[in-house]
Amino acid sequence: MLQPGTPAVIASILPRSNVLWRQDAWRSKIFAVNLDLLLVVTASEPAPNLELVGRALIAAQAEGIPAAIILNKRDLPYTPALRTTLQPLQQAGYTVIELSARQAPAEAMAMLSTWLEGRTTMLIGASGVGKSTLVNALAPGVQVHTQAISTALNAGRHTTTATRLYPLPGLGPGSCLLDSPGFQAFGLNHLSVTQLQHALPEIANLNGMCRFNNCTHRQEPGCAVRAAVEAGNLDASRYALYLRVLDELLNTSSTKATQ
Ligand SMILES: Nc1nc2c(ncn2[C@@H]2O[C@H](COP(=O)(O)OP(=O)(O)OP(=O)(O)O)[C@@H](O)[C@H]2O)c(=O)[nH]1
Ligand SMILES: [Mg+2]
Ligand SMILES: [Zn+2]
Repeated sequence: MLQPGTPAVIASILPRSNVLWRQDAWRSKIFAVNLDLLLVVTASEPAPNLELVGRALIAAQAEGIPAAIILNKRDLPYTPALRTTLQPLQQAGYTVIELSARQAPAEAMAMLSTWLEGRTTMLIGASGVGKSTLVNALAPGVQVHTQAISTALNAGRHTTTATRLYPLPGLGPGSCLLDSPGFQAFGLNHLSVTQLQHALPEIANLNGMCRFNNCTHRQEPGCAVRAAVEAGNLDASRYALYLRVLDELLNTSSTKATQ
């Protein structure tokens, strides 16, 4: 145990297997390192932010971190609409786990235990979707502060202010859960264009099928990705997300090049 006043010494630096981070034009932020699983939490209340969900999944895929989606607050009436909105992500290969952390915590534990066993898992998502409520359902004896969303703003209140790790001893050694503060924006400026193209599984599947090797899947003739969108085989909203992030990356690199 370190005594007060004793200088701390870094004895060794363990290797990082992955880093989950985001970067916008002004700053970059590391969410966590060495994750085995990312659970992106969403709910029909506050109004769901699918942009954040899609971007978080891209960040995880780019680092090789397995990810799944939690549709929390299943007890609320708009859940079927959100389920439909999440279908393109399911088609892309992501599992959507529907649960109710507040109304049915034991069932939430039963549904998630095989996902969590022996893993370091992080919960991320917008403020108010119920991440901390889920920690309370999964981690024994823990009482993380939670707070009702603001009905006037239809938004969470940013109750959790720092990322914290909670052991899950009931699920075997090495099982732990990280709760994190809700976020509003998720910049992906740290990615290269190639990384982005590999970070949406349904676009990565078409890799090598375009006429040009360096196709950016925008205007190029013979683009397999655009053809798939036009044929209805690739979801237009996912393609639109790809184009938005691509634009950000290209604008960032041209700004960098002219500086
Ligand atoms: N109806 C319903 N409400 C829920 C459920 N899970 C959480 N809530 C409520 O949603 C509100 C926000 O929950 P929190 O757990 O504080 O949300 P959070 O994602 O941790 O929010 P931040 O810490 O601000 O990022 C609280 O009033 C919870 O009781 C659920 O399954 N159903
Ligand atoms: Mg919280
Ligand atoms: Zn293409």
